[in-house]
Amino acid sequence: MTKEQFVLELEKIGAIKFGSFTLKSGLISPFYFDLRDMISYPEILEGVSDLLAEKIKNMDFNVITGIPYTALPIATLVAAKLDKPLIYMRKEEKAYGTGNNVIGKFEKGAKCLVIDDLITTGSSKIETAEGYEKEGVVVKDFVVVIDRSANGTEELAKQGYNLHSLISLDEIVNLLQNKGLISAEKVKEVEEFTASLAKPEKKEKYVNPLTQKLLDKMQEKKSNLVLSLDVTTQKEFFDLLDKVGEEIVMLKTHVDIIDDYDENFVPKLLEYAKRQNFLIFEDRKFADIGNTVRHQFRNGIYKIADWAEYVTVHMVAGELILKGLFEGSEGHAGFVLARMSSKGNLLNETYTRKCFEAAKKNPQWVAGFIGHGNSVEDIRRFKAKFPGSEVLMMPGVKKEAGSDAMGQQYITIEQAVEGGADCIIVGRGILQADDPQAEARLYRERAWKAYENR
Ligand code: 6AU
Repeated sequence: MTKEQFVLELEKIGAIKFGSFTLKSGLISPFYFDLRDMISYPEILEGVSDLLAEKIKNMDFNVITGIPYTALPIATLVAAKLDKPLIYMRKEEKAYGTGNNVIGKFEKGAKCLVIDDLITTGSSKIETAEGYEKEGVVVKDFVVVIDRSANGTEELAKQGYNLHSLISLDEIVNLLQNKGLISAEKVKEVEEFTASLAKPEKKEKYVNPLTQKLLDKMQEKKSNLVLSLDVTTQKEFFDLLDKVGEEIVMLKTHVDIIDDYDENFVPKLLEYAKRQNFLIFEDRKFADIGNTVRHQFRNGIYKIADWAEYVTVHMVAGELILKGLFEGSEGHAGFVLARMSSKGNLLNETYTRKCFEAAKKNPQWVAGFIGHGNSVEDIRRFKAKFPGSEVLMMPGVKKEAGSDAMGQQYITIEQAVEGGADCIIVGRGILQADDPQAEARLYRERAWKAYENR
């Protein structure tokens, strides 16, 4: 099968369509490509595999993969034709850092060629490559069946990857026009559409007021230390606060672990916050349906909304939890748990991405993300995907990396901040020190220095 025949076959089975289509993003596109059904036509599948095999046979790689679902069966055929090993990545990743996400045999450092059906922006390709690289597989080259992107080659090149494509959008359009299958107007529409996509995306300028408030307070106090004051009596709580309150930008509470909580607690806390000049973050991790979290936030014994500006939000119930919590109330925002520090936690990359999508849609309610990582590089990559100007709040931080007996994992102050943590959240590292005051000062100085050097 020639390339031309292949394109005409795709048109015949409705895999490439020209008309007017509303994309997920809301944009109206003059064309629509969906190659998923192609695998059900043996001749087309065979044809595209031959074309791809021909295209890549002289490239430098040890193993082949295809991005599930569409490209995996295609890559399988190509690998068999070229007598090369096939590997693939689980579609639903395990939680980050657990490994074993790649199926198939390969040597560490193997060069992998990645096949996919389409490229639109390149961002999912980069994610794929990063996923493989975490597992010790080297990715340099991507081969796509159709390049429908405006600047995919450049986007991938920026990250050090090569893009090869079997067919470009231009080729398809020209061929179909020559065959009288689409009009000259349609061709023009396609050109205008792709040109509009190539314009750089407007960077989100919006900064959540509570993000700004935290950033301002950090500058004012020269501190990015958040103390997690996880003690169980009011006496311990305020005794420790006497010693460390001046060092911190924000106090993180778990109000429900205080045994002798009473009506004096909150007024006293607010008085400390004013005098020692710190913000209050109640680490009540909301995770229920909107109506329930609304009450949990405002009612009950603690009436959290009356005294804490920041709270933590799990996205497991869906993004409407943000509306339930914050709609109609000024001066509150959440830190969304996009990743956790605990060993074996179930937040995988897909979940993390959903957290970012939810924040992108509701920036007025998200001040930042809680996150963690296993290296500076890992944290950098994580933070690079934040949708706007949210801050990264990082727990699981100590002077030395390590873990506790109940699954907490620690990285160092410098790893956290160099990777991108705006604030470090420290509990036992300070609370269990012989001299918590001196220790808080030390954490503050090291974290602030790393922040200023970043
Ligand atoms: O420094 P530690 O280990 O004594 O305390 C860390 C604090 C605890 C946890 O409840 C909290 O940080 N935390 C969070 C938060 C802040 O949401 C998320 C997470 O993934 N890991 C974590 O430890 O109060």
